[in-house]
Amino acid sequence: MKLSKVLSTVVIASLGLTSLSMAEEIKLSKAEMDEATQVYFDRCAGCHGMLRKGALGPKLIAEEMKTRGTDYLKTIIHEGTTGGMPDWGKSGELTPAQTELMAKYLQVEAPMPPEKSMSDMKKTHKVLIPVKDRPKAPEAKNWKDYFSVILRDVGQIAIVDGVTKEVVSVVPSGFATHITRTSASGRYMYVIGRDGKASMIDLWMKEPKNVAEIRVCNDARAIDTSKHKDYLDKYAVVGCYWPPSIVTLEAETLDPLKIVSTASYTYDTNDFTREARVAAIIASHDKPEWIINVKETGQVWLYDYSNIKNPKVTMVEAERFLHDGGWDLSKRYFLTAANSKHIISVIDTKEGKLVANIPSGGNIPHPGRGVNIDHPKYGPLWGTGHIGSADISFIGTDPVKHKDNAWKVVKKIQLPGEGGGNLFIKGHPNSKYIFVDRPANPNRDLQTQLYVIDRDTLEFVKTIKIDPKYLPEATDSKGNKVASRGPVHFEFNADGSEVWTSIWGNKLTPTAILVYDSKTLELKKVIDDKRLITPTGKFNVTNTMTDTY
Ligand code: DHE
Repeated sequence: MKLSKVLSTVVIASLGLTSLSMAEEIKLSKAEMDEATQVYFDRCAGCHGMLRKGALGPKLIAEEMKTRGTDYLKTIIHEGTTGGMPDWGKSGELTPAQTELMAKYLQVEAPMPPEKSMSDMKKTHKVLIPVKDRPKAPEAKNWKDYFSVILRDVGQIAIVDGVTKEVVSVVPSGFATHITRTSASGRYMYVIGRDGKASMIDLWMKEPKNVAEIRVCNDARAIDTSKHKDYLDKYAVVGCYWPPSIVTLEAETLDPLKIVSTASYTYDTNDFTREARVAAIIASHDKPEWIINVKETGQVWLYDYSNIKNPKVTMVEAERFLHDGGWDLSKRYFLTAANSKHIISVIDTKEGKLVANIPSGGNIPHPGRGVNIDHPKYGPLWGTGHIGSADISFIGTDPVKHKDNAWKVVKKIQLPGEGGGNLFIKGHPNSKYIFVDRPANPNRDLQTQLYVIDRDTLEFVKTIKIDPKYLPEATDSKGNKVASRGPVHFEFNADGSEVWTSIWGNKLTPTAILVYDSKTLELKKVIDDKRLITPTGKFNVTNTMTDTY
């Protein structure tokens, strides 16, 4: 479709001139509906919502989509947008036929996804290795410097020794695994798949394996554990996108204990939201409490798990739509992105209240867990990048000794080149540098570089180009060339002397983990094991236990 036609369609649609009677009559067969529903779940639901009511991405209501028409929607799905929508067609992730199918699917009503209850969960629960048969002491020397690496598209986790850089084991996980988090002791690595399958790996084993698994929901992104000293390694918690809920589990066996629905009312307009999804979860170290983002209602729930069957929940009104976030340096304040409003909400977990809603200084903040700095001039700072703009913002987080800087952007810098596309930023107390990726920028050069910021001057100091030999191209079954995306996500080793990033490839070819010296910024090691297919997130045991970022 020509650009002029797309533009005229946009203009007509925005003027409200396209009547439904002019729209195509879309009919999909059962097989087409099934395929499209699966593709939508895999690629679209995370940003646009299962019910298509919008969140990180705009709402995609069928009536409105009909006014846009198939050609227009096809172009957007194929090309992506500079606002962060991936180029699903152009990148080869969707075939031309699937691109067309999805353009049509958006014009028919969204099917209601299935519910799930405790009895469904229990059918999927397996204790693979009983507690009594697990090691009594760690069998490997370096286990506290192990990294769990998500192999996203093959549904596996690689455990990599942070000292030897050897892949110690590769274990199965849920579909398109999203994140991993450790138990408070670090012994267990908890894994959550996008399909709601939770599993746990025992890192004390010579060859770490899954010891328990359960599918708690149909769609999930978050998992964490009890980190208060009286509840060490006692509970795990999963945050579900669908059915929107919080599921608590026994930490040693993943036995399900309790389901709490988050379907509720938006904090500001009090509109009912069936799809009130659980986004980030973070564990308090000081209280028996999880801090839980309920995306669509704009509430942060402070979930007291000391009485696991009768939890107490404090609902803090924050902003919409809540996504990811992390601790400040003192681990008292939780800073989290309300991305559609370009706001960072700050929650004081000691007082159980909102401290501030701070304009993030850019378009669509996406901190991951953010970065913490003890700055010589500004005092403690927490930083975030943005998906929709090149801004990196640093916010003061000490209201006592650095009152004038607290809860505002005290410094903002810009990454070189146009547009955002940053997903993750990471630091370590022992590293002079902060690292920033940009895999969602549509410009290939910008997408395939790393960006380095000096922790003291807070200035951007260096771009590290990834050697094209680490960005392999593959050929799919139809003979199309499929490029690797750029580097994504960072994690430091336990002492902060190295920073690791993964090359986000595709299913057809392995891609490497690149290890940089965090002082000299030299490429120190390439971990290029052939089992590393689509490595994305990496989580070092010590840094994840202690929430160091
Ligand atoms: Fe993530 C964190 C949700 C896309 C890799 N991602 C998170 C968190 C949420 C979330 C709620 C915070 C978890 C926590 O801290 O408890 N992510 C979503 C989405 O809804 C979204 C936008 C679309 C989707 O359908 O999933 C999405 N995320 C992605 C990706 O495309 C990434 C790059 C690769 C992938 O897995 O699909 C990706 N997300 C990650 C990673 C983290 C994460 C690696 C953990 C960062 C950290 O350092 O803690």
